[in-house]
Amino acid sequence: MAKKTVNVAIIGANFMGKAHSNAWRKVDMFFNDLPVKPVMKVMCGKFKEELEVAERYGWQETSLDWKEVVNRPDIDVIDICTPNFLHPEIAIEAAKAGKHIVCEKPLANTLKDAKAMLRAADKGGVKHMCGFSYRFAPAVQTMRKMIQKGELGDIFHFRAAYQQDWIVDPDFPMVWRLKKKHTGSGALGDIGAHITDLCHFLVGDVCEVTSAMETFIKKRVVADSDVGAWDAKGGKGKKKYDTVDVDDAAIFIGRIKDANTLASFEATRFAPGRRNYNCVEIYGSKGSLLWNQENMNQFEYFNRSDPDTVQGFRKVLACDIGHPYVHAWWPPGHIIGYEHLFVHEIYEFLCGLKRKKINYPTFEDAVKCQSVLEAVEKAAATRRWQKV
Ligand code: SOE
Repeated sequence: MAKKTVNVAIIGANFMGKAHSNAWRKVDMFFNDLPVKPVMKVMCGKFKEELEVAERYGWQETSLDWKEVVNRPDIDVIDICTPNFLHPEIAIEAAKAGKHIVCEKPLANTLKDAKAMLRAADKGGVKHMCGFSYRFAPAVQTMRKMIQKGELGDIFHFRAAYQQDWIVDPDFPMVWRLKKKHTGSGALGDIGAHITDLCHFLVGDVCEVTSAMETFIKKRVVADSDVGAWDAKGGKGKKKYDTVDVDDAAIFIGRIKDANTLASFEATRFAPGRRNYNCVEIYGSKGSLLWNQENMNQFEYFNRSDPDTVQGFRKVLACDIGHPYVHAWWPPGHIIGYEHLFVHEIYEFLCGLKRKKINYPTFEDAVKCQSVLEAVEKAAATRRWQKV
């Protein structure tokens, strides 16, 4: 019997538009137990030029009018891959139109907007997922199972550092991720959101924080083309400058609800040599776990009850039998990459359309994350601990 289909429209054609397009295209090919099959109907963009990729990415149509597409009766799912400031308007319109929603992180620029998105999605009775993709690394999923089974015992420390270096060059021009009105916050909301969510996913809820934030380069030349994080061009020889009004780096420490765990977080775009170094370390009474996205198929495990003569961090290749999602791809040891995490999250989202139990971060999880981000900004401004 032919599988039911869901018609998808994506809004946004740049980095996340590409990552999500790949996921919608590959999910049915690699996962043979999908309850519904996605149909890639429409890619929406801001300019005709950026939609030239749509056909190559697998989309049937293109549109410059996201609002018209969101209200089309033949569309079932809206996937929001735009700059952050557009997330609320699109998600609230989609919820009103009864469309299920996937939205990139961070959910919004402010906690107030994030809460409004959650309220609208719940009122619309639609499913909603926020794209905290690193949860879907097989290694991270296995680490969570180990922690939940008590294999690390009581958790003393959660330590995460998400370091990049794409704007260290003072000639890198002004892009939307460096303007508060477009992005909300800088490194904090972009990559700090990921490590905050990983803490929530792996260890527990951050309940109070203190922090320091810094903007190292305060003025940047206006860009010729702003395609977001990595590919903005121009600036050379231009004389027009604009002010960076968000953080280049945020460091914060926190306490975890109902636990004696200390959590430390570093989110920076000024760590030369760290391209996308998202690393997590968890230390407990029975052992420790280490993971780093730049070597994402592997995690390291230290078990205190190993015999003294063989104690040490063992390297586990999490693309072997028994680790989540790897069965869909290749035989043991044939590793996967960054883009597979998006296929995993889209797989879980599609499964969640038909199953009661959902296995992905919702807007509720995203609001929890946004509450921490807001408390971090307040703590940095007041130089005082803030409750989440
Ligand atoms: C830029 O920092 C960015 O594209 C993030 O926005 C993504 O969430 C991350 O996966 C890669 O880096």
